[in-house]
Amino acid sequence: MSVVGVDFGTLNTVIAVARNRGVDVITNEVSNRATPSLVGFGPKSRYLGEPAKTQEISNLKNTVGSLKRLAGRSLSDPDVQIEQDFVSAPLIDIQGQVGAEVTYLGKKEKYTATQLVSMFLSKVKATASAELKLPVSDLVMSVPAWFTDIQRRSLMDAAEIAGLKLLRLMNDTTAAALGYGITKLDLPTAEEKPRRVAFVDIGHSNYTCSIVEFRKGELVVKSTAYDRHFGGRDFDKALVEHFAREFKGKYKIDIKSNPKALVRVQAASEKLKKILSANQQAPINIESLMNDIDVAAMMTRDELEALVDPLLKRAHVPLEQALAEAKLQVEDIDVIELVGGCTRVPALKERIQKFFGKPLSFTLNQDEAVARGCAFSCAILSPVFRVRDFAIHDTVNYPIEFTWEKSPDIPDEDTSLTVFNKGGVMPSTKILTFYRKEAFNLEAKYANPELLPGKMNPWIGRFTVKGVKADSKDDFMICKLKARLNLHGILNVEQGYYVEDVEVEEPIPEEKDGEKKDPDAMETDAAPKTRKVKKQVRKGDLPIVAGTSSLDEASKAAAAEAEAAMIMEDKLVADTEEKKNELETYIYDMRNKIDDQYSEFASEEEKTKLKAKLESSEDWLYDEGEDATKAVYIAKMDEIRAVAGPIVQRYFDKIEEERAAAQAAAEA
Ligand code: ATP
Ligand code: K
Ligand code: MG
Repeated sequence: MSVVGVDFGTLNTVIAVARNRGVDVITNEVSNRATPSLVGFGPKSRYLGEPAKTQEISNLKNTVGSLKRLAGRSLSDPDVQIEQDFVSAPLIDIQGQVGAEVTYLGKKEKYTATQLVSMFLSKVKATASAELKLPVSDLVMSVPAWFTDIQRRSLMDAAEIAGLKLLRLMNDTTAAALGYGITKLDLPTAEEKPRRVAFVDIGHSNYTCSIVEFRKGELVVKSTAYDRHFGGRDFDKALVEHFAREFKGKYKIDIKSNPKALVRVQAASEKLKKILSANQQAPINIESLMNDIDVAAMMTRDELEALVDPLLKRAHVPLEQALAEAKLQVEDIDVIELVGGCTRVPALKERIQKFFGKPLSFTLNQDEAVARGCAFSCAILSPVFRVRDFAIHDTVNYPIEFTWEKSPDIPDEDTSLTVFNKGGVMPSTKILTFYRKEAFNLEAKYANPELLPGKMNPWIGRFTVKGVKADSKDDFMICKLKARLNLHGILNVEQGYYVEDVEVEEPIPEEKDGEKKDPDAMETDAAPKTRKVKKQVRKGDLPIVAGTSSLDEASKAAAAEAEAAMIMEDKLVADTEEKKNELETYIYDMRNKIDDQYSEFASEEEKTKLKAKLESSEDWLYDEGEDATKAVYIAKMDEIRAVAGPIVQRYFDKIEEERAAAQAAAEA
């Protein structure tokens, strides 16, 4: 069984696997350690990951990025409008969920964000499986800590559609923290003061800071604060805006009117930004950007910093907030660990260091720490892998409230309760008690909608508790409900049951002068003293019907079937391409060899015949054979082989003869 950790980034996805010797980041089909988080659609197949990136500029309308930021969102959300700026395919509404409209296999198709994520995860699965040479199912994947219930459920559904079993959705910074803690052998003991580490992750689109306390075998996330719109892409955007203005003045071209030009400037800006992290100034040059005009410009690091000044001015906010929520001072923080590509920006490092007044630490691999942490988590959760346990206590970011209808029999009953408070431990279970005589409903929602991203609906789920009835004396049933904020940060009412108050006699634990009485000492004059206590005894289960934002089983099964069909289609296209390439290579190879090493093994007549066959096959390949089926390419290859076969056979017979002769000579 596989043990896989995935950092599903806005820009890049990193995959780590646990093997006997530890955790390694794996490479994809073009040997990169990170795969572009992109899906594209073409006339014959999909492009997932690297090929989507390669095709991007020529296939903008059919390429979708920002996948994870779209999952579980709706088109009308102002946050999604921001996202459209970074996604080249048109975003649309599909029954309340955002999706994209693309042209695939020559037809207009609409896919929800959940489906688009599942397509990308299929690719992740294939990449991991190719490397491990094992079927892949179990994985742990990271999400931004600020993701809500509906976003998390969308990712869970996407994984299931892709045939993956998500053992845990783990917050990005918590994953980094696990990777940090599990490899440290010098953590304080339970009695000692904990080591306090601030993890700062600034990626392509968002910025997170978690304050984490470590002791041997355990981490506790004290607080997590974030800026949901702060990352490398905002730097790129500021540069693009700048060059759009500059090129308009200097070259009289409007790159905003030309999507291809815009994307090329974006790519060049990202590159420029990276160079400016290590250099004081750098050039940008793009040939034939539009209207046959080559553009060139220079930029200094100071100029870049001036362009992103509004961002830099708020760079301390998540740090300040994380500290305040952890009720700690900067002096209390022992180590500051930076992860995420954008923490390479000198102006950000400077500000973070100034805020904490301490040197920064880079013991984690900035690009791979989150994926590695996820793989460790998967190893801990996997039954087949033995790894030192490490307890992870994450934190609740959004308080969750339950509401219900007032019972007609209890006039002064409250009708709502905040069950999970901000700063509480996650995962955790809370037992709710209701006194009822009939079935009832409760709803869960986020208590403070203003904390949520964009304009998200605070609703989480509706739960109907069945099987409730009054007892023979027309008394209430005491109903107990297990509300759980689970390992994924998803809320469920997992279980319902009812109890009865019963009076039981139990011995009074006797103590004399704080000392326990010798249990073997005989009491001769009296029976052991007992007392009556009320206890609640579980009497039976109460079925619960849950309505949440998760996909229902039928829709999930249909999506999984569609995904499997698309995987087959992609595979067929890839196999066909491979057969075509084989045929092409074979033709060239034969043509070279027939006048060279095969020459003496063929008669002139055979040579003429083979050459004619090769020529007609090549003509066919570049004409009607340009777009044939796999079976036809195989058949063409067999036709040539029928002619070439005897010649090649004579050549190999000769080689074998020589080898046998040489061997016999050596043995003689
Ligand atoms: P997110 O965490 O926001 O979902 P992500 O995980 O895909 O996104 P990362 O891979 O952590 O993001 O970081 C990518 C960002 O870091 C990109 O914007 C990239 O340009 C930027 N980046 C990478 N190297 C450098 C560098 N040397 N200097 C400046 N920025 C860099
Ligand atoms: K990443
Ligand atoms: Mg990231």
